[in-house]
Amino acid sequence: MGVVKTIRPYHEPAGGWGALKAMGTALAEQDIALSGMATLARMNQHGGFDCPGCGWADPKNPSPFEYCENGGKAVAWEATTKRCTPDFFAAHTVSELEAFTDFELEMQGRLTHPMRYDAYTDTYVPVSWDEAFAIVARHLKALPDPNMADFYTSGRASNEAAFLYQLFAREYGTNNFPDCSNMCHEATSVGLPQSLGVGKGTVLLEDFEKADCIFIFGQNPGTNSPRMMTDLRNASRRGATILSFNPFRERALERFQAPQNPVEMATLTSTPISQRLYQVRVGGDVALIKGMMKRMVEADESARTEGRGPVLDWDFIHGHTIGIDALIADLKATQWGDIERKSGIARADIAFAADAYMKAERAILVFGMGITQHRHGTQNVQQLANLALLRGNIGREGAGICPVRGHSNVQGDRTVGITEVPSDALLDALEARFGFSPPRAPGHNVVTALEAMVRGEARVFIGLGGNFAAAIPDWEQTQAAMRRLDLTVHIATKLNRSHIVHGREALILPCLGRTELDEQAGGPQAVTVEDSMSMVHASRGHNRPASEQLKSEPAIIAGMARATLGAGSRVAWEELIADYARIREDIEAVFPIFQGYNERIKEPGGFHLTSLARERIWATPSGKANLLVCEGLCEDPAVDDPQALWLTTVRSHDQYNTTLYSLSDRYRGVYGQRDVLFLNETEMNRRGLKADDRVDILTLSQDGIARAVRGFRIVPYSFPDGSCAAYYPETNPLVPLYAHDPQSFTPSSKGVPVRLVKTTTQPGAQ
Ligand SMILES: Nc1nc2c(c(=O)[nH]1)N[C@H]1C(S)=C(S)[C@@H](COP(=O)(O)OP(=O)(O)OC[C@H]3O[C@@H](n4cnc5c(=O)[nH]c(N)nc54)[C@H](O)[C@@H]3O)O[C@H]1N2
Ligand SMILES: Nc1nc2c(c(=O)[nH]1)N[C@H]1C(S)=C(S)[C@@H](COP(=O)(O)OP(=O)(O)OC[C@H]3O[C@@H](n4cnc5c(=O)[nH]c(N)nc54)[C@H](O)[C@@H]3O)O[C@H]1N2
Ligand SMILES: [Mo]
Repeated sequence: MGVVKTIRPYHEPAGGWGALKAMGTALAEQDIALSGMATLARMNQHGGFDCPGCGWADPKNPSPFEYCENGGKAVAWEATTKRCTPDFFAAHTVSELEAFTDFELEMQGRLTHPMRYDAYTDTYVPVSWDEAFAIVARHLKALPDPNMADFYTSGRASNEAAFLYQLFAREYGTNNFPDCSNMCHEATSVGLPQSLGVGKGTVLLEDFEKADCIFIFGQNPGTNSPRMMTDLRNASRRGATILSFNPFRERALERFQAPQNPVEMATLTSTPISQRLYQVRVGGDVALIKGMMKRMVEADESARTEGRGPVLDWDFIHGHTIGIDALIADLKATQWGDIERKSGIARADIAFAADAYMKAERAILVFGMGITQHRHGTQNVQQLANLALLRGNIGREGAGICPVRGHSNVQGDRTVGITEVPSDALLDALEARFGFSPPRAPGHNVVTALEAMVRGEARVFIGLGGNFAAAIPDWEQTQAAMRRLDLTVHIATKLNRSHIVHGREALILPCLGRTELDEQAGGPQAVTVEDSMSMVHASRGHNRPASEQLKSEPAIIAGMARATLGAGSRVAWEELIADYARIREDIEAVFPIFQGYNERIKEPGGFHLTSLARERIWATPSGKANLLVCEGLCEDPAVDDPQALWLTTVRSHDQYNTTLYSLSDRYRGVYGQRDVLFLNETEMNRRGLKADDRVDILTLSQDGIARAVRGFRIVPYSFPDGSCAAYYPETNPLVPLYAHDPQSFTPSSKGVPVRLVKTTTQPGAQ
């Protein structure tokens, strides 16, 4: 980590030689330069493994280089030759490990043995798999109520693992499935069904080839779904209009040099991506989208009085939607002055965007975390759905709405039953297939699980992947609550903070990664995943497992289930593990959309799970798509403090969620440090701050609890007034647990009201 701490603006396009160099460095750091290249050659290829990075779709005919800089880093991270062995644990007490940074914890390499926390020595000690499963069973069986246990899933788990996991927890007796999705696209999963009848996107990759307009809201493809850059680049070169709405001028949204394109690489040229970037204020999207719709309604009215064709798609609106009158009334009642103030964008600029959208025959609306992670996340999503519906941009070639999912199988996990609010249809189907009565009461999501832990009601936490303790908001109280649990269990590939913030008893259960060969009694196994565009395909690892002790995720779940449920279980766990095709038969029996599952995954590229909205079938109570009104402009609960700023917490270019690949963020020009706060010069001057000053960031809390992070360096940056940004997860202590979307319970990690105070104590090691 010997990178010098500097701030050095980046003037190159995104991608290009910098991306190739960064990937080479990532492989070298994990000591796998050559074997790493061989592994990468199998990524996203038929018969190979699915990239463990993002959930962007694979093309039907993948090029031999179907990977990106950050996918390369994700693979290098997993395929590393470094090992975190029992010797390492013997040499460090858990109290000592507390002092390790998150980066240092993961840099120890792949976990090799199942480990149990030993309170007497304050270390993790090796444990046999059978003993580990027995510990899980002892705790779960001792709980007076199964709802005192929480079963967390992170979105890398395969369909097979996720299905077995929900089966285990439901046969045990709970619907407590907090899921990384609860902190991510939950606003999409809750908001879109009310609008469109489905909680997923409606576009396929080929629609990007036909769209003449693509709007990108609150999503950073150059970093978080870089393979999308190929589709955006092609669209731009075809002449499609691309506009971005983001407080940052993210470099990849401006210009991109395709590492796979020999001409651009040799001539150092690049392709412009967005025609315009709108630097919307943090939390200003409802105002912005309403502004665009208001402009469209005004344009429609004048076009019609002047005898020109309509701007809105009235045939579609009358035939397929309800709610237009109320929506228009709301837009008319919304004042331009308020729209400009809240969005930070001038009326004329909003009009330019709306006009581009109105002119387009086929438009795609893309969105990410800048839209969902707000107290008004559901409303953000629904206003985007309105924008699409007003022009009939759903269920047509080249048009649609495109939530870009995060983890590579977060969408699939939901599809196969990881949900705390299961439908009767799902529970009835489980009952019919397996013959046990699943619990009917809704379970915990992330926020309600944490609340139950804080109250002391939840006692056992099991994590299928992820890094729950670091990903969650409000660390001071939530991590303290996790430490009071009776048992924490983590199925993981690398050591992370969640293993250190542990319960009274704790287990670390090491598992195979995507790149590794999964050999079971019935031979080598493949798993399946679903991407952001609802394509389901197989993933098969070829690398030798990082240690002989590793088990696959499905095998670990089955081991816990057999120990807990005993001979009375209605599930033939062992048979399912011998051959995962048997698991897929069960999935198919429970979810009829998977009909022909085992056959269809043999098709190159897999198969598509149809989205009804794509066919213009609206699975809503009215049978129509709903134009939904959002009252007002989502002014967040009154913040009286004139010094208030809205903080958004974002990812750097060199991290995968809580995993840091380095402390740098190349495109934003930050090197060797992450304790920085991006702020514009007007806001700096208002506070008498200069570049490199250190500040404490304090949440303007509503519950009287102090929340602060200290010693952050001011980085002057082009950013909207009233807004500022810093990195996730370092700023998670600032996000209050109560500050979540009331509908979807998504924590408001992209909209935290804060105040800055000059740091008085020396930052020391910072
Ligand atoms: N390399 C890499 N790939 C990843 C991940 C990773 O960490 N690293 N994470 C994966 C996961 S789980 C997910 S969910 C996705 C996340 O991918 P993204 O959705 O791109 O997530 P973020 O980078 O957190 O934020 C997205 C953008 O929202 C902008 N933004 C912030 N606040 C606002 C706002 O109020 N309004 C608007 N319009 N924009 C705003 C930010 O500036 C940022 O550019 O990526 C996935 N892929
Ligand atoms: N403030 C703030 N908070 C946020 C966000 C934000 O933007 N701002 N983003 C939110 C979002 S979108 C998400 S998705 C969550 C992410 O929350 P999580 O999904 O819980 O976190 P990750 O950092 O992706 O988890 C990393 C860990 O997963 C384990 N792992 C990696 N690969 C595998 C595997 O193949 N199998 C298993 N079993 N384990 C594996 C490794 O041990 C690694 O340490 O964080 C959320 N929290
Ligand atoms: Mo996510």
